[in-house]
Amino acid sequence: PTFHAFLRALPKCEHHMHLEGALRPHILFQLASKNNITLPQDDEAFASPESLLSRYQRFTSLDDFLHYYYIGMSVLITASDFEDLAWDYFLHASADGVAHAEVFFDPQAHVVRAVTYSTVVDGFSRACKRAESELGITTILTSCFLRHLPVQESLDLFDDEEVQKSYRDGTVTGIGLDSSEMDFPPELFVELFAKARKQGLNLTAHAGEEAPASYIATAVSDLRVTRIDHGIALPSSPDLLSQIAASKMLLTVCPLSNVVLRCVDTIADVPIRKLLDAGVQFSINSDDPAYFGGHCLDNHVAVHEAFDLSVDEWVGIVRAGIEGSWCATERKGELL
Ligand code: ES4
Ligand code: ZN
Repeated sequence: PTFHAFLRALPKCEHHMHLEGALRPHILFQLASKNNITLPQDDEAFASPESLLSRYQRFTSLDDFLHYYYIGMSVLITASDFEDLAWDYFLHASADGVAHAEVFFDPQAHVVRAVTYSTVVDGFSRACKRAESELGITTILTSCFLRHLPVQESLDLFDDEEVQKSYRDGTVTGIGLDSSEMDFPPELFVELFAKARKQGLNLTAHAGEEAPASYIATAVSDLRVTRIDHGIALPSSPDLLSQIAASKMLLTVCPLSNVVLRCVDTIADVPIRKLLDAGVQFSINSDDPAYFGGHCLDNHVAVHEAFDLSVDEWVGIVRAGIEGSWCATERKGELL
């Protein structure tokens, strides 16, 4: 119990949280009703919020989860829907003792169903401003591109005037790469990341979640990311492990996600000890809290229960998260 309070009080930075992944089943059903969205009738999981939640406990893979994730977000229509969703997350983050939140969203998943990019970003950025003023949480918005879609669609969206405006005015300050990993290696997106890099955007990519360490290698070498999301395959490649450790690059590890999506059997199989021993910098994150059964603090508690880390080890992990954040140097100073 005292360790729980200790973990809550640490000035945690969350770097890997998909805002659409914060959509809880009962809100999903309320929004479907409000917005006249018909949920799939041939899938009994959508009979009720309770049956949907219980289906989330039986995911078989990343793609099995993503099927529900993309249907779920189809109920989000208005800027207020996006704002309310993000605000619900920020309240949880605040209760968990999250001091700084770098959050992802998936613009392509909304634009394809005729919800404009500006609608999404207006809603999310309103919630970010509220989190800063009412909760004292600093925030950063990162637009993720969907690797299962044709590369040209990412390039076209990136060049879109509304999108470019959000980068120019600093509402969105980075890009990421997510969705189905296997057979969609990072190097497919080299042109997108080169353009983003030229514009001074922060770069990250999901890599080594379900796919092997070679995906981490090419995210670094070809996309020139400064961060790796998940990266749990890293210890399978000792050379890459020491290279990433030496680079001080941050891995954003999501333990509950890895178990629920069956990337590992148990939390004890997430390579926390191997990363610590190798000197790799990493943070602990919730990924899609409404789908994986826990928020940021729950993930910290689960790691503590499996690894029994020392106070010094926890302080080191949280410090790595602060140092690896994309916030202003001044804000890092406040958190350290
Ligand atoms: C995701 Cl866990 C995970 N992996 C890849 N893409 C994603 N999008 C949302 N959650
Ligand atoms: Zn993720």
